[in-house]
Amino acid sequence: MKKIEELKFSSEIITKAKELGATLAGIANIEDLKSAPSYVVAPLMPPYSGVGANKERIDDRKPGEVIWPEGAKSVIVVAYAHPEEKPELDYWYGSNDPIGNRQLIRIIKGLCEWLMNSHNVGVFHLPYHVERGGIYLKDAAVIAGLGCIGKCNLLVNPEYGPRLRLRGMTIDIELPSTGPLMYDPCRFCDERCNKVCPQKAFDKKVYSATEYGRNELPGRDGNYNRNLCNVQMKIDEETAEVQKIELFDEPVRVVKYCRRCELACPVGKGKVID
Ligand code: B12
Ligand code: SF4
Ligand code: SF4
Repeated sequence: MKKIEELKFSSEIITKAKELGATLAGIANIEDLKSAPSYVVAPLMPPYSGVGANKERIDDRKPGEVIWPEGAKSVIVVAYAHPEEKPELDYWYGSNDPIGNRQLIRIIKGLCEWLMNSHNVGVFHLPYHVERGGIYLKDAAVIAGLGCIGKCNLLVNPEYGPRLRLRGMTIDIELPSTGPLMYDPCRFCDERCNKVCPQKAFDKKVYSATEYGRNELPGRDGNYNRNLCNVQMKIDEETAEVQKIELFDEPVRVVKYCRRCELACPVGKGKVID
């Protein structure tokens, strides 16, 4: 594809994703992603088996390792806004995916069908779990220009802050990355995201640049401790209540995972979303 056609096609993809309901969308070239921090650092970290890790691996990939689908050249990343006033988008109902995640799955499925049927593009819908063939979505979103990694260790977008959820798919067409952005709100902030954590997950440096060979570490400086964060996730599961919800015939256990760091961030706070 000629450069001009690549640019036109990228715009068409982003427009289509938004028509399907995405809040934001962008493209990350896989060659750019292979050297992105999580892809390099995660396989060197002690293995993690807490909440958000899937016990069933699809093959013999090493802990933290990403193996790209055959023929994949670029990733399409979509984001769906999760504003503070719609907390139910993030709730787990029993083993059912949160409503926000279901929206993301629907959008990616729509994009896959459109790209296959109208453009004859080879697609792969990436699962959520890295152990099941997924990828590190925050790094992909940064390379795609959707925002930066804030000191909250989340993707922070200038308009929506960190209150976004992500999903991705690959295509077998080489497209240029649509980012990154030159944006860093944390330079001017009092780090309230770190201070609000009930488990003090940001209080100590646990990873260092000398040990991992990179300056971009969890929490940016290596001070986000996923094991402490996971302690809170376990508490949230244990304290989940069984409730009667309109969506389901029978009462279900509603898990409301902690979002204090995310909700404390002033960026995008109060943005009204229809
Ligand atoms: C496993 C997992 C968890 C685990 C472990 C978290 C961890 N970070 O290790 C637990 C259960 C603890 C967890 C907690 C949460 N999670 Co979580 N989690 C995931 C999952 C499945 C994989 C993440 C992972 O393993 N990353 C690898 C580790 C090693 O990387 P890391 O800690 O993020 O650190 C890297 C980055 O900071 C990056 N980095 C630092 N600086 C820079 C600079 C640049 C330029 C770049 C490119 C990168 C970069 O480099 C670091 C590595 O060196 C992703 C989905 C996915 N497939 O990506 C969701 C995901 C990251 N989680 C998400 C969310 C929202 C949460 C929670 C708020 C809980 C909730 N209510 O959903 C908390 C927030 C914790 C926090 N402050 O980071 C969202 C983030 C959305 C966003 N706006 O960023 C994701 C993308 C899922 C989704 N549905 O969209 N999570
Ligand atoms: S609260 Fe402040 S330091 Fe934390 S992510 Fe948001 S802007 Fe950055
Ligand atoms: S999600 Fe909760 S426990 Fe985890 S880092 Fe953020 S504030 Fe701390």
